[in-house]
Amino acid sequence: MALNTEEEQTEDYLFKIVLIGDSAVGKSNLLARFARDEFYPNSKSTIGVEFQTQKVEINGKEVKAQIWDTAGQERFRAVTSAYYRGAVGALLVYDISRRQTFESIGRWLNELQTHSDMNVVTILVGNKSDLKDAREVTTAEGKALAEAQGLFFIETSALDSSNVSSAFETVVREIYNILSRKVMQSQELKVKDTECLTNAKTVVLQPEGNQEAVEQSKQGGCCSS
Ligand SMILES: Nc1nc2c(ncn2[C@@H]2O[C@H](COP(=O)(O)OP(=O)(O)O)[C@@H](O)[C@H]2O)c(=O)[nH]1
Ligand SMILES: [Mg+2]
Repeated sequence: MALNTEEEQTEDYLFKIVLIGDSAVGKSNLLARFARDEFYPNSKSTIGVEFQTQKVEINGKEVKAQIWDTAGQERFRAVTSAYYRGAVGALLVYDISRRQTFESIGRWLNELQTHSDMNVVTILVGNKSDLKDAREVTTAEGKALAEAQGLFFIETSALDSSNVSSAFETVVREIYNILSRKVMQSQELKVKDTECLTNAKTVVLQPEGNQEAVEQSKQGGCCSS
């Protein structure tokens, strides 16, 4: 038992998370703020790193988020499938001060669904919430779109740091929860399998003339569920 607990603690999770959204919405700065607590007022694609690994603590466990940033290729609509491959999480970013970037969200969602090989935990991120006077997309509009598409939603500012960690952590926590549930389900299945074996023995012990009842108990049992 003690060995098990130790194993659990040293278990390593690495989640690939991609940043997507139109050019200049602040993807690179969200990552710079989250991973290094830095901000670049006049950033161009030059600060783009391929990915950055960041530790996140979930329920006292350390999880590693491998966060991928584009090198500006979204400007040419040329984000390749390699970028999406293996991703389990996504931050879909728009700029609350440029409606056009909000209108692109549908296209990005399509792209994500086309290129990713599984259900990706996605959060819609309205960035640049500090630009209050220049706002072109209301919070309610962002929320409504997220609800309609089944996404998480948050507004952030890479400039003043608000909600940046929350945005990444929400995604990591949800992936972790899904994974935990899957692990628990597979453990339950193992328990069920054992019960099935026990039941099978009971079935063999049924009197011969009662074959129908035997079949029913097989079908109603855990093996078929
Ligand atoms: N006011 C404000 N500007 C931001 C914010 N995030 C990024 N920017 C600026 O927006 C521009 C584009 O940011 P960048 O991170 O390169 O966008 P990317 O093309 O999506 O990676 C840069 O000039 C940033 O300084 C923010 O939260 N607030
Ligand atoms: Mg960038």
